[in-house]
Amino acid sequence: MKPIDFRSDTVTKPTPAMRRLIAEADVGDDVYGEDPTVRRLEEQVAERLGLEAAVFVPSGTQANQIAIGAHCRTGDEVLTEAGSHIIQYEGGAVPALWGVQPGPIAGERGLMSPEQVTAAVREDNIHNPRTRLLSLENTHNRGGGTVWPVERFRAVVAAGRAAGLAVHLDGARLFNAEVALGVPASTWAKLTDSTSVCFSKGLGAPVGSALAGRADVIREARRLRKRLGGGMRQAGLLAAAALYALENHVTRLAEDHANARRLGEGLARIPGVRVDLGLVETNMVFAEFSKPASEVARVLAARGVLANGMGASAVRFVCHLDVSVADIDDAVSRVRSAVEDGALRP
Ligand code: TLP
Repeated sequence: MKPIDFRSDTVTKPTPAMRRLIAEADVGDDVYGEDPTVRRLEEQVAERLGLEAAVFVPSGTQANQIAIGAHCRTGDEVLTEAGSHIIQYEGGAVPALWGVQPGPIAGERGLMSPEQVTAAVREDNIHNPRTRLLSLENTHNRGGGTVWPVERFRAVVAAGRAAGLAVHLDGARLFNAEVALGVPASTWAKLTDSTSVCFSKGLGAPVGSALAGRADVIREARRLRKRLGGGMRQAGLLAAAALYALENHVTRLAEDHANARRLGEGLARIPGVRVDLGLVETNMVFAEFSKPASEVARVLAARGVLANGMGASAVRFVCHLDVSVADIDDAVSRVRSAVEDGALRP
C-alpha cells in the first residue's frame, strides 16, 4: 500500500523538469556575490514582493531568524501571535540567538487585532524590554493555514507602525495566500520591512527560502546569514529549482486548496471525526478524533496515511504537489475504515 503523505508540504520531491534545470544551472561562488542564478532569484523575489532587495537562505527558519536579528538588539521584544512558527517551531532561536524576548499575543486562528497590538506595546520605562518588532505569519500555519484579510493586515501593521515597531512577515506560505485571495503576494509584503518566503513548501523546491525587505535590513541580514553559516557557495543549483518553482508551481497551489477542501469534506462525513470546514482556507485540514492526536497519527500511519499531530488534539493534513485527487479519496477511505474497525475508538 502506497503511503499518502500529508505530514507537510515540505515532503515533495523535485519534478523531472526541476531536476533538469538544477543540473543545467549556471553557478558561481555566492559568498563572493558571483552566482548568477542566485542573483536572478534574489532580484525576482524582491520585485515580486514589491521590496527593495532579497537574500537567498537555506531555510524558512533562517530567513525569519536573520530578520529578527537585523531588526532587534539584545533585550528587545518581538510581538507575535502565540502560535506563530517563530515561537513554536524554531528551537527557541529568538532568545537563544539574539537575546530577544517573544511577546506572545493570543490571536484567533493565528490572527490578532490592531487593538491587541497597541495594548501589547510596552511603554518606555526602565523596567520594560523595548518592544521593537511585530512579526506576523501569512498563511498562519497553526491557525489552520489562515489567510490574513488584506484590510485587517493593513490595520495591524498600521498599529505596529504607530508604536514605532518594525514589521516582519513570515510568508513561508505567502503564495498560498496569493492564490487563495487572488491578490499578489506584494499586497502584504510591501507593507512590511521584511518578508520571508519558502520555495520548499507548497512550491515544491527541494531546499531554500528568501528574505526580502528594505535594502538596509537585507544588508544586515546578509551578514547574519554568514554568521549562522548560511553562505552557500554554488547555491545556484538550489536557486534554479526555486526559480522554476516560482514560475511553474504558484498557480497550481489552487489544486492543493481544492484537494484540502475535498479532504476536509470527506473526513467531516466520517462519524466521530470533527473538521471545521470554515477553517479550510488553503492547503491544510485540521481534524479532531476521539483520541489524542499523537495516537491518531500512529494508527493512521499504520494504514498508510501519514499526518502529524499539531497541538494535543488536532491532526494536521497538508495537501501538496505529490498528493493527487485519487490520493485524497483513498486517504478518506483509509481513515473511514480505521474508524469503522474501532482502531480510533477512545
Ligand atoms: N513549518 C514546518 C514545521 O516546522 C512545523 C511545517 O511542516 O509546516 N514559517 C512557517 C510558517 C512554517 O510553517 C515553517 C515550516 C517555517 C517558517 C520554517 O521553514 P523551514 O522548515 O524551511 O525552516
